[in-house]
Amino acid sequence: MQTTIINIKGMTCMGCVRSIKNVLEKIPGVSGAEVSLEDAQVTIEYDAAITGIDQFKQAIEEAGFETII
Ligand SMILES: [Cu+2]
Repeated sequence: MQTTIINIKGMTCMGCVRSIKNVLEKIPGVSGAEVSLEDAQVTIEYDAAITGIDQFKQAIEEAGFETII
């Protein structure tokens, strides 16, 4: 398992937090995503053999947010 942190721009409430958590946890290989509204970031735990940062960025952007790495 690998852990990565992605900074996110545009989250304003717990609804944003939940939608980002949901889209990330749907990605095969992701075992957990902890989103912090305060810190404007998400910590993702995943299997690097199956998925990676490009997929995470894409999923977050498709959900309507900006990513900063
Ligand atoms: Cu929101």
